[in-house]
Amino acid sequence: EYRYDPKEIEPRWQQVWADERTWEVSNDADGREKSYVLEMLPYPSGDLHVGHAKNYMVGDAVAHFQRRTGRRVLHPMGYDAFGLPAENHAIKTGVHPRVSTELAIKSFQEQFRSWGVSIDWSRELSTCEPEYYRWTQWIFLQLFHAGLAYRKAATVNWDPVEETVLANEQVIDGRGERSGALVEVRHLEQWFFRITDYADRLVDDLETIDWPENVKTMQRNWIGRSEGAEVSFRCEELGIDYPVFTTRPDTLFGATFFVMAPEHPDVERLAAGTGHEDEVREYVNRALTTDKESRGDAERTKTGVPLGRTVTNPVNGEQLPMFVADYVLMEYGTGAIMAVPGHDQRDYDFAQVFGLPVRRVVDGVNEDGDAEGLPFTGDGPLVNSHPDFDGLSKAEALEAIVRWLDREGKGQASTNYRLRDWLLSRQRYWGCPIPIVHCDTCGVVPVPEDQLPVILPDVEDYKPKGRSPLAAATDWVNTSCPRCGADARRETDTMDTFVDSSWYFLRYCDARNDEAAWDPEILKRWAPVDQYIGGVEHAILHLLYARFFVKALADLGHLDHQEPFSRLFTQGMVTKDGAKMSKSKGNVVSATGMVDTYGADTMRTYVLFIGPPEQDAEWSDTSVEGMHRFLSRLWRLGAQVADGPGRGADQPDPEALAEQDVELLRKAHWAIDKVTNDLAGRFGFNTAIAAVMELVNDVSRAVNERGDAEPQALRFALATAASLIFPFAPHASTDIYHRLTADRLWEQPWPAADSELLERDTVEVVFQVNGKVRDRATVPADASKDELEALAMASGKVGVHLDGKTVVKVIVVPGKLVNIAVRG
Ligand code: ANZ
Ligand code: ZN
Repeated sequence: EYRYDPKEIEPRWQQVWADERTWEVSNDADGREKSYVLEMLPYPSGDLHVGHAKNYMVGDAVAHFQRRTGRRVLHPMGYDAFGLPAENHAIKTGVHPRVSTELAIKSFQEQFRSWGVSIDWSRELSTCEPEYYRWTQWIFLQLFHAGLAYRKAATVNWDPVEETVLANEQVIDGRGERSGALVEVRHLEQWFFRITDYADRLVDDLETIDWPENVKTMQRNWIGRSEGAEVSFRCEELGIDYPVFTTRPDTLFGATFFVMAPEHPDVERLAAGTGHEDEVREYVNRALTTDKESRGDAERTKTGVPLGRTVTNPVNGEQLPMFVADYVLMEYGTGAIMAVPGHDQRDYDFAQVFGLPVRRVVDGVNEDGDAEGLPFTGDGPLVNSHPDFDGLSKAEALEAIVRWLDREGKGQASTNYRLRDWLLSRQRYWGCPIPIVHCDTCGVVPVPEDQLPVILPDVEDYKPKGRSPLAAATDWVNTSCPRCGADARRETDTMDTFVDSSWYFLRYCDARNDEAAWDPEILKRWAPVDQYIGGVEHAILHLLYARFFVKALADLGHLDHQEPFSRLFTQGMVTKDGAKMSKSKGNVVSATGMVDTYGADTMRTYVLFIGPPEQDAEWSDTSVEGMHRFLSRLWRLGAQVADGPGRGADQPDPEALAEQDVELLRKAHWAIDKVTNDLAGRFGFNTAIAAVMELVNDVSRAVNERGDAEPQALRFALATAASLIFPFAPHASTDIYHRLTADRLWEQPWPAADSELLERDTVEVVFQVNGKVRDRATVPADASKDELEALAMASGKVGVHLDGKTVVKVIVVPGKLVNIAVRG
């Protein structure tokens, strides 16, 4: 009796892989094509569920297929080890984040090992280790020297009770989400990366990479490039020009008022002496604590107050009343707009509230609009503007008016981006220290490279108190200025963890280099990542920041590729009971639990079998059992046939085989062809696994229903099944292959389909005797009449009805039936 025992099989092979360091790869070229396969850097925390595991199952299947099809594969692993969860845990329990992080990493290592994931552990890294963050700091300094890292005051939401800065999302109706305290606006010095310098390239180069279209669209929308013009409106009373950004300079003649953002620095000055100053001040204060999200909400009733001033419309000299209103944001364009209520919904709504004129300058009707069909936001010929422009189409008018503005010195074409510079400083403890010293004489001084890393010191209290907890580490904070030697203070903010994960994929290429972040020559042998795998939740920030880092580092001469990830795959979620797995819903399937019950191979194969991997798929406990039965059957057949007659797993000569044995060979080659096509450049894991199941079914039938199957054909078919299922179930397949051949499956080249033996299309035909169905057979669709007749005659079930009878006639309908008429 053969019993499939993953608990014995899996650790045994894992030990071989660990002892022999099977998945380690050297940086030296060896003639093979390189393939860099990478799953997104995990944040180490507790137990992974099967949904998390999917990411690594996808990556491992790709890595194995690439290796066995002849590539030199880099498949490393590391940990995104800085970050808030460990710090919040420390605030609650007093356990140092380093201690809890190390524990979580140990648990991750154990889990990856128990899944048999083929990782090059010699390159393992953790972003919280000085050996790593030394180079994060080095990169910061490169960007700093290039003017791509800078410090400036930024308005932040300050919660006076929690004594901390809140993200916009944490401010509800002007109050702190948790404290309920009225949030104050504070200006704090913050560190930024100048990612906006790269906005155009970040948009344009999306064309050069093989990423899912939806991810590219999200990046484009996030960067939000918008083409238009900057037009100057003059306030004659103050003698100041106020530029606006507009995407519709063709509607300039339809401007009837002018609006400034509450944060606009000139608001107070404009209102001064107009009698409106009090209501303006009150309005501005209220607006500052309203969250940006709801300010931008199109549904919200428009609010605002008049400034008591006017500006001149440069195209017709009209005086437009000025307002301050919170639907205009300071962060976009110039923080001021010309309002065209006839052709912009928000301006229209505002005009309705304040009884301002609405003027049509583009012909066309908005079906949902007012009696005039306004606001009309569509395309149409210009009207009511100027004889030079009336009648022009939108595109023509845009061009003509911008040309006119340019000539008159009142405006010019301009491109705007929604993208803001990346605010990277955090007033938190558990992050990479920013390698900067503040000196009263020299100002902001970078720490010299030979003094890196700036080590993160230990502190007693992790709670942020309006400043980083690091500020309390006075021994560390107090230092001397690297430039003049005077007493100075270290920067106490730490870096956003997205900085750590924006370059780790470069470090893997030369992970043990302690003289540089990487050797550019070595980097060249691996970069860029050929296949990146991760969740679509990282479609914007991580993937955008990493692209920015690579472009900036390329410009600074540290590497010479432009895009970090040539190809991206975003896997779908594993759901249970119709919902995303989460502790709060109690529907989590623990990966460790799965490995304990069924073994890693069952979990891995099942996770990739439940549907196309890019889609969400529902976990089913019953189907997992089905997968386990399939692997059991494959392993038992393998063990049984290996112990039976025959040797190795070479394919027998089909010429010397009976038709049914040839059919088995054909099935094996069909499976090779199918699985290869499903895996080469695609992610057809589920259909690939299904093909192997079909092959194993046929083998099983041949073993159990026929006593005379040719042993060598069985051996070949089973070795093929093992070989093809290996990227998913590496342990069981390796074990079977080893029993059959004494060879190591991972060292074997991927099998090649023999086109001569590729299974022909088959059909089922029935065999009748005197019109009664006595047997059925699956035959090649193009089987000849003679072949079919011979098959029918050879059938035992037909034979018993022919005994002692005389065959009078045989009718063959190819592809359908054989009817044998008998007498006697
Ligand atoms: C006049 C106009 C007429 C506009 C019209 C639109 C339609 P996108 O496409 O997103 O770039 N705008 C400019 N700066 C703004 C700010 N700081 N806060 C709020 N709105 C602002 O949007 C550009 C348009 O948004 C600009 O073009 C401007 O309104 C408004 F029929 O100018 B438009
Ligand atoms: Zn100094």
